[in-house]
Amino acid sequence: METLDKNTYYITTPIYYPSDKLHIGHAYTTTAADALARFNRLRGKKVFFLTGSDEHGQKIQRIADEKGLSPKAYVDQIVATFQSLWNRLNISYDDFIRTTNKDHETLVQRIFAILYEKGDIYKSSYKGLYCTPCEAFWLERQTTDGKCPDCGRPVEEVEEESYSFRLSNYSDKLLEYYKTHPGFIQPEASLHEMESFIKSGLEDLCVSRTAVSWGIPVPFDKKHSIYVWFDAVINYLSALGFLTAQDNRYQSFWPADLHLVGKEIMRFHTIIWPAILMALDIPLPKTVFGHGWLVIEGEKMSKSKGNVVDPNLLIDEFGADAIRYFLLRDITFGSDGNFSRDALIRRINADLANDLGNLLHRTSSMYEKYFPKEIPELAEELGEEKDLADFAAQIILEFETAMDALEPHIALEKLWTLIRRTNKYLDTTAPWTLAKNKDYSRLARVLYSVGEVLRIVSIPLSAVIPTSAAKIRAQLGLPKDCFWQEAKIWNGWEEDKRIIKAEPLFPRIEDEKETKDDKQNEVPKEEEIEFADFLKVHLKIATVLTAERVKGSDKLLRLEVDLGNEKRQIVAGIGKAYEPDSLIGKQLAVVTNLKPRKIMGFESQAMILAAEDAGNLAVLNPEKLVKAGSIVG
Ligand code: ME8
Repeated sequence: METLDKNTYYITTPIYYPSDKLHIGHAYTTTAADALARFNRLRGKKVFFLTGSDEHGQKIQRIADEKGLSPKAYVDQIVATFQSLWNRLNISYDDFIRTTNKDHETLVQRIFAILYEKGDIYKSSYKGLYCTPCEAFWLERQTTDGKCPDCGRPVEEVEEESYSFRLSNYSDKLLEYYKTHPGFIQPEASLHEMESFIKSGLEDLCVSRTAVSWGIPVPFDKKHSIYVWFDAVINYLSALGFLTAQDNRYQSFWPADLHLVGKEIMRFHTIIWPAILMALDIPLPKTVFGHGWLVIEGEKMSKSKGNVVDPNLLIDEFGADAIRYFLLRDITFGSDGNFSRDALIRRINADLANDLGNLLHRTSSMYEKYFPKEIPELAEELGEEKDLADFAAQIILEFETAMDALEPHIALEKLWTLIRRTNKYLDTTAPWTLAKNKDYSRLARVLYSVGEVLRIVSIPLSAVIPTSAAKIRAQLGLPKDCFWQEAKIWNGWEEDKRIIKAEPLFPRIEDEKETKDDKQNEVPKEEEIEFADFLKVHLKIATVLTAERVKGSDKLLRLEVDLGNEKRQIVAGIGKAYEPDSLIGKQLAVVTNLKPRKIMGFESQAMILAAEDAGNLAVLNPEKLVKAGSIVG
């Protein structure tokens, strides 16, 4: 049954096992779901974003036993860590469901009883294999060397009286449903995998255990507890008040728009769960998306390898927004991805500190410098602004399309082309020259246009890096809350507003490990040489941190530059060719081992390389961004 678009959006994450603290893999799914939830709220949709914890089953029972705690006491402790992580990561869930909630337990029992009455569940016995970490039943033929085909860990033999669900009856119906509902299973590769799983033969599913006491009792046969996966998938309905007097959430939000899960649990979400829904005769979720598996520096995460990444530590070090951005930008959604510290630092430095942070910082500095009091009337727009406006409009459309296609990595890639283009716009319109020529109304137009792009960009960013987007908006004098339509307007920022200067949005990260390596490779004391010894010159790339004129000289600029593992002051005679502001954030080739020289009272600790063409100076900078301190040679 199809439903009309009700302008609602129901998105879920898996409910995670509180068998241990969560790691970066869980944070990945939940961050993606959060960005989609926030994006749909921006578009005026009524969103219900659900996450939670899957608390029953053999795995939890065993761990609690090992710890000498009751399962409930154990999961209570761990679930508190889930909620604290989600708060730190700015996860805007609307409800957190725990499968030990009374309402959930009641619904699971009711559904079990309904399916028993209908004949979809029947009493039998089970003899086969079981993987406790995955809480999954397997047949002999599905395992290799007694190992679980999903996680590769050993399976156990199980022989119990049990209740079974007639899953085998649903093979054809499921295959037919997949065919008539393209997009139900995404990505495409997952669809093919599910089809061949069904075609290899579906057996009825064991849905109760007698050997496991930590579970919801079968209502009419209390020595059985309900199989944890049957219990777990029903969370998507119990959170909506399904089959209760307060089912208005169910009425508004079912069927779910998107169940977002990791690829390893697609089988439960696209075969077992839909078959249960078909047996209940209620509509199926619109899409189940199985994203890829995160590995750490190329290796599978595991406790025994000791490479489990704790998102809390990453948040402590880099902040929630940087982690959120990295996960959504760096990993192709739907494919497996690699989490590496180096890649994270590269993204923070290049995309967040350099492209976005610098655009905001440069422009706010220029507002402060050129218009400390009043902002003059803005000059008419020229072609450059019209082009920028068209480009921004195009990017906003592309961002929307990519998010709807569940491609956040592409959405962000597009958005950054706008940010980079705006940096270029600043370079080519050269506000410093406009200031020099006292063309203040044109200058005001240029700065305003950058502010306008930042206003637009802050709207999609509020879905991805909400804290930073709110900071950008505060600097622009805008409220934290925003709406998607506002991203489609040009010149929506008020003309008398300015960008207020603030702390850098994302400070550059100097990676300690790299710095240490660099130090080891460094000659302890640089050899000081005369100019004649030019061939011994040490050349490096420096990033300009600050630039100002030396008082009393129209030629000299005093720069502070970053050389990777140190900062230096440079006094350079490039003041006629460059306005100081135009150099901030730029990378320059410098000589680092000339004897320091005092120039007009300032020590110059390096020399900028510049080409001179009949008095016209041009500094040398690398053709693409490199790490500050990179050796030129
Ligand atoms: O399976 N890379 O819970 P779970 C990417 N309780 N995502 C990962 C990941 C990794 N390395 N590791 C975990 C369960 N995840 C059941 C779900 S739903 C009704 C019941 C994410 O704690 C990914 O979303 O084992 C995966 O599907 C989920 O965590 C598994 O979490």
